[in-house]
Amino acid sequence: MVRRGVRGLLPAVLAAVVALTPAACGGGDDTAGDAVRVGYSQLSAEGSWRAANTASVRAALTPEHGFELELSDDQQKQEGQIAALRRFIADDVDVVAFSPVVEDGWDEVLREAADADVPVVLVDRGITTALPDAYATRIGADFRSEGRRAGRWVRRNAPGARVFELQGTLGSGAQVGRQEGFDALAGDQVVGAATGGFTRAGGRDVTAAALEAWPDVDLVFAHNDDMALGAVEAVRAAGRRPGVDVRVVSVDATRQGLRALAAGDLDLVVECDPDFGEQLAGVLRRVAAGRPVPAETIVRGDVFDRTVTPEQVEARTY
Ligand code: GYE
Repeated sequence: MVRRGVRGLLPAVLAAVVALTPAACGGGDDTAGDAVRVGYSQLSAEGSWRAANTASVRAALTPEHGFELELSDDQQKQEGQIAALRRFIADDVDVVAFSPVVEDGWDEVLREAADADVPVVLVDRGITTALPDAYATRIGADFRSEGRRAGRWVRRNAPGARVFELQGTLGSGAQVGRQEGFDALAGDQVVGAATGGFTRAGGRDVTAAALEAWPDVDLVFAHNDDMALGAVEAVRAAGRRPGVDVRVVSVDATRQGLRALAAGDLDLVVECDPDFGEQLAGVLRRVAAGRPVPAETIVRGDVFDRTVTPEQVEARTY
């Protein structure tokens, strides 16, 4: 299949980055001596999912729960994340944790962590690596399965649809996995793909360009809700009806996403739950104590279609 990227047609779209306040460490706390010292590099604050994930991590890794957390917001930059990991290693934290912005390119710093005997935990997205024991464990969603769930719905409910795939950050575990999963089931329906960088503005601008490049597109598979909401704006701006002329399928299940689903603007939303701070705390305690952990802890999610109830929508925590 030939795919024409639309990225080249667009001016660079910069994500609005909400700065995170640097974390205060639990210095004065009585329990600080025994606290598990965690250095955590968060990849950014690109949207609602990430904001909820950071809030969940912060709420769980407190001095009251036995943690001293240093959180670094690394603005979608791998170099920034690597620099943060090096700082944490030099500080001799008990565990280094990070949400890798992309999958490749971590081996050197992971080797440094291993040489310094600092265990590493991957949070949310995964990595590809040539090292045998690059990290202790990963906690996060199964992105391939999320993509498959979206693809299965499209295959069953819109087998004739012509799909534009609105990708997340290229090379990120969430993009790669969701695309592989979706394409395994509905790849032959995809007429074009381009990245919206997981942001609402990116989703809007890239979809606007895609609807011009491929006027016969009548379904958008967005790799997250923020981009899906941007896509809905672009569909309307193009004089077409979201959910009728152009269907939109998405991943995350933010409250705003489910509201759009209930309103008929989206057709399907696969849940990806960011609220796993407490599970992460359990994993970090075990790793810090040198106890065995599973290779992966999968955070599971649901699937919502137009039968979503108002109670389900308002019960969302993110
Ligand atoms: O779906 C998206 C965010 O890595 C699972 O990143 C995460 C994704 C999430 O930007 O909204």
